[in-house]
Amino acid sequence: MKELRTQVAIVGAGPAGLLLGHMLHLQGIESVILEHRSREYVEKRVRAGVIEFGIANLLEEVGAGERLRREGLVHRGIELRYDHSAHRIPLSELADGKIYTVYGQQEVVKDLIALRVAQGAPLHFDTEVTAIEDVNTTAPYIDARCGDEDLRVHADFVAGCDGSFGASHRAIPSDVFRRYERVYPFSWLGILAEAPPATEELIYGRHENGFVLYSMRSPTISRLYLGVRPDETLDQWSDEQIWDELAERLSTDERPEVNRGPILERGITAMRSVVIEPMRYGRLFLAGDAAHIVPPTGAKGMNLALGDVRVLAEALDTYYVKNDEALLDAYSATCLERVWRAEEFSNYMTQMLHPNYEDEFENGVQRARLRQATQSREAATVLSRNYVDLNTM
Ligand code: RFL
Ligand code: PHB
Repeated sequence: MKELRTQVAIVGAGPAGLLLGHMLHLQGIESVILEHRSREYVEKRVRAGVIEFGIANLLEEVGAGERLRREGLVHRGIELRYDHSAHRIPLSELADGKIYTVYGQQEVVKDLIALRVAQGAPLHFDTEVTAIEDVNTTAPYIDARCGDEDLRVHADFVAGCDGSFGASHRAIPSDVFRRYERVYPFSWLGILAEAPPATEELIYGRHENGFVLYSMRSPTISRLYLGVRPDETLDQWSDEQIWDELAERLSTDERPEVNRGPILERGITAMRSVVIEPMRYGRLFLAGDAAHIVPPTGAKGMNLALGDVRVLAEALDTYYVKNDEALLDAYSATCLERVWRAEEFSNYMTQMLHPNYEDEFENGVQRARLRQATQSREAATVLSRNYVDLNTM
């Protein structure tokens, strides 16, 4: 067995693990990142696209925002569509001039991997962490497997950044561990298409057939989503049926509908809200999807993950520089306050925009919420602030 020793062992090279490794490097703290998948796989995984104001600033401050600033699309509003009419929410106007950026998660991941590789800092792909041990002592270690080789990494701390299917939370004993969950009765069918977006701003729509979202990645690439029933599968949808349904759900009396083009990627994602408490046990710290999941309607998943890392990197820095554990002790409570706010907002957006196929009372409430969000300046202001900058406010 090969053995390594580092200060912080990081499980997972998603946005959370990679940003943590990078911030620790800037602070002169050593880390080893272990990632189950290949580099090619994580760089190609299409997921989130909306980056909050403060999170984009954070990436820039740590030297990981250069391409984001150059290629990211700056947005100042969103459109809400319901009952066949369109309503713009002027987010920036209502949120102190703050903007948000549309830039694919896999681009953030590529940028952070390139920095790590250029630094020559340890990043092991194709390496699955199989056990995290002794987190309740000052000498935790993790076991991993890379091909035929076993690897053991000894560390001062372990950061569980292994996402919603990860296993690091299992190192928290059952009498301490709590998991709060809500499963929604719908999924998202998402496509990436080679087609210029027919809209400048993101459009979130509630149509009687279901939810719809029009987003983009560049002036030539569109990203769109349809709310579907949880038991639906991709093979039930032809490309043409997807485009027809998108056009129908986006149609209003006066606006263009969609620009069609070749579909480059398609996938179905179930919708869940999950919070794990506490986010710290002994020397194990959970960050990102390993600790919480939000339904994507509020565009919070990746932002929340990077928000956790900001808190954790500072807490580890304070520990190593001043030998002060106060921020590490506060980590879980500090993060959970923001996590529950993001859960609330994601749940609000989700419940407002996904019609319920059975419950007409719920549908009446949803329409009232949409009217309030688009007609009351106070309600639109709360929505705008949460959408544009929830994680660093
Ligand atoms: P990630 O990105 O899931 O990264 C975790 C990494 O850990 C690795 N891993 C392991 N490595 C070693 N050993 C093990 N035992 C391991 N187990 C797992 C995984 O291979 C992976 O590389 O978590 P992170 O860094 O916390 O980042 C969070 C974001 O990825 C996530 O919040 C968002 O992408 C959520 N999300 C979306 N958010 C949005 O705002 N908009 C979206 O459109 C959107 N689409 C999505 C999504 C999440 C999805 N899944 C499956 C979780 C679509 C999907 C399919
Ligand atoms: C995306 O562009 O993938 C996207 C945008 C907004 C969301 C979710 C996903 O709420």
